[in-house]
Amino acid sequence: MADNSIEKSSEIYHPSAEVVANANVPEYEQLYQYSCENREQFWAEQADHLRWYKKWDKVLDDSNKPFYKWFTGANFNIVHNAIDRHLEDATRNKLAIIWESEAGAVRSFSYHALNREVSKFANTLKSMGVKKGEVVTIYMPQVPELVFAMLACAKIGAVHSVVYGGFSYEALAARIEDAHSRVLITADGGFRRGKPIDLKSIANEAMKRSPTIEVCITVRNNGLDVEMESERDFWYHDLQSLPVASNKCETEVLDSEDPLFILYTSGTTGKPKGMLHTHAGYAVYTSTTHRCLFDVKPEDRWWCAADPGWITGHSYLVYSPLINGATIVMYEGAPNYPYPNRLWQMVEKYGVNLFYTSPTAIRGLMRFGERWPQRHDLSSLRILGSVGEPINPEAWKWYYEVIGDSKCPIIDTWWQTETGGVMIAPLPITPLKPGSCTKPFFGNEVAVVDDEGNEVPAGEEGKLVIKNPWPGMARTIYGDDERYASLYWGDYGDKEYYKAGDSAKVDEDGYVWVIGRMDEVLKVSGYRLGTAEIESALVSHQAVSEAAAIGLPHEVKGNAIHTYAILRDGLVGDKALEQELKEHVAKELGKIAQPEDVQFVESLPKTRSGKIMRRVLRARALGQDEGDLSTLEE
Ligand code: 6R9
Repeated sequence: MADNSIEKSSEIYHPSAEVVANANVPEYEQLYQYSCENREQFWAEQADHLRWYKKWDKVLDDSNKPFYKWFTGANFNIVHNAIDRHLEDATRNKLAIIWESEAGAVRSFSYHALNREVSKFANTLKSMGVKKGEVVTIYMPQVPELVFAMLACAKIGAVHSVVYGGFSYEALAARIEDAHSRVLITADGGFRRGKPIDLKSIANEAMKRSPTIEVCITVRNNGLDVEMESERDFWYHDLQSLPVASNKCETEVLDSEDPLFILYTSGTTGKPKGMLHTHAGYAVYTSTTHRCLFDVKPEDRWWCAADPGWITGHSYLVYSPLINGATIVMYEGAPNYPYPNRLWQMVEKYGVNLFYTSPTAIRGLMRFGERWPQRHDLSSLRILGSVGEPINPEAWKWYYEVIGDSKCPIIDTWWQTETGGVMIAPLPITPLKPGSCTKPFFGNEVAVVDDEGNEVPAGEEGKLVIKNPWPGMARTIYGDDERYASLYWGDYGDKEYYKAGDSAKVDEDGYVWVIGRMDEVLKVSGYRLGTAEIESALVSHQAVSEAAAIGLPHEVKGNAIHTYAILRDGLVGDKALEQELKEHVAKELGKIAQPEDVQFVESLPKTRSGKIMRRVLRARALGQDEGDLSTLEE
C-alpha cells in the first residue's frame, strides 16, 4: 500500500567484476532495445531453448485483443521440458529436488526419480478417470508430492488448481466450486513449529460443501489419524502400489495454448479470481526470466523459499528451475524453527548458490540479528532475490551485506500472479538502487501513467502499466472473460495497456520504484489478500452488520490488517467479542488473514454511492490528512 516508506536512495551498488564475468546476459541496453523492437523475433529465439513436438506457425496472435495467444499452431508440454528432455543426458542422474522437513528429514530425487514419481502419479490420476482439460484441486503442505501432483496433472493435460495449505475450508470450498473440480489431492497434514497441522479434516469440511468432488486422494505425510470416507477417499500409497500406477507414462502432446493451471488470487471483490495460465508461453517466459535474471548454471543449487501454493512457487520453485535443469531446494517448515539460523544452516548444508525470498522473511530474520547468519559459511551464495512487495532499503542492505557478504546482487523482482513471471527486475549486471526493482525485463515496455493513460513526468507517482503483451501473461480469469477484459484492459482507449493495479514512479535514470497497490488489495507478509474477502468474512459472523478492513504499515509483515465493525442492533463490543471475530476471520479465510484488531464503530466513512472510503480510515489511523472528502456522504 501507498504508505510503505520507500525513500529514494542516492546510493548505487555496482556489480563486481566476478558477477559481470559470470553473467548469462552480459549486456542490457542493446538487447532490451532489440527485444522491444523485434518482440516476436526475440521470443522466438528464447523459445528455441525449449523442446517442441512441433514448432509454432505464429509467435503472437493478437487478432482477438486482449486475449493474446502465443506460439500458436505448436505442440508442446511443459513436462516434456521440465523432465523428459533431461532424461536424455547427464541431467538424468542429477538431483532435481532436495527436500528437508522441519524435523530434519531429508528426501532427494534425481531427474530420473522425479520422472518415476510423476509418471506414477499421472497414471494414478488417469486410473481415477482424470481427463485432459479437467481441473484437479490440490491442497497440500510443502512436500515433494505436491510438486509431483502438479507435474502429473500437466503431464496428462489436466489443469491444476493449487490452493495454499494455509487457507481455510471456506476458501478451499469456494475455489473447488469455481473450478468444478471432481478430484481433490490432499495430505493428512504437515508440520509447523514442531506441531502437526491437520489438513485432511479441513479438506473434509470443504468437501461437505463441494458436491462436485467425487474422488479425494490423500498423501500420507505427518501420520495423523484422519477420517476417510469409503468410495470417495483413497490413500495415495495404496493407489501407488496398484499395477495401474506403473512408472511409464507418455507425456500428452498438447497445443501451446492448452491450459496448464488456474491460480486463485485476491482482487477488489470478495470472489477470488482464477487466473488461467497455459503451457507454452508460460514455460518460455518463466524459464527465460529465470535464466537471465538469476544467472542459473547447470551445476547450481537453487532455493526459492516460497510456498508452491502461490505464484512464486509455481513459476520459480517448480516450473522454471526444472525447465532449466537446476537442483531445487525445498523446505517444509517455519524459517526460524527451531532457531533463527534455520535457513542459513540449510544454505550452508546444501551449498545453495541462488536464494530467492520475500522482504517479509528478510525483515523477520533481521530482527534476530547478525549473529545467526554469521554462524554459517554462506560463501556459496552468488545471487539473492526478493519478491512479493517493495523491499525497504534497510532490509535490502541487511540482505546485501550480512547474507550476501556485499558480493551478491539483490534481484528485486516485481511481478504478479497475472503476469506469470518477473516483469521488472535488474539483471545481475545492472547497477542497483536499494528499494527499486530497476528496469523492465526484455520485451516489456512499462510506463507510469495518469488516468488518461499519459505518461507522468519522471519522479511523479502514477499507475503502473505494461504496454505490450508477453508470453507469460495470464490468458483470462477462469470462466469469466468479460471480467478479465474489463479489470485489466481497456481503460485508455486505443492504448492497449495492461493495468497492474500498483502505483509507481520512474526516476530520471529510468529506474522503477513500485509504491504499492492502489486497489483494495493488501500484501500481508507477502501474501495477497483482498479487503473485500476479509470484510465478508467478518460480516458472515452473526454479530456484525458491516465491516471495513485496511492495511497499516507493519515492521515485519509490510502491512498488517486492521478492521472496523458495526455490530448488530443492541450488541456491545468487548475484548471477548473482538477475539472471537479475529478467530472467525482466521477460520473463514485462514490464519494469514487474521486481523490485528477489530474496532467497534457506529458508522464507517462512505462515498455517496455507498463505497467504504478505506483511504479515510487509513489516514485517520495514521493521524494523517484525510485528503479530499468531497465525495464523503453527509
Ligand atoms: C509475485 C507476487 C502481486 C503484487 C503486485 C505488487 C506486489 C510483488 C514486488 C511487489 C514491489 C516487488 N509486488 N513483487 N511490489 N516490489 N518486487 O507477489 O504476485 O501475489 O499476485 O502479488 O505484489 O503490489 O501487484 P502476487
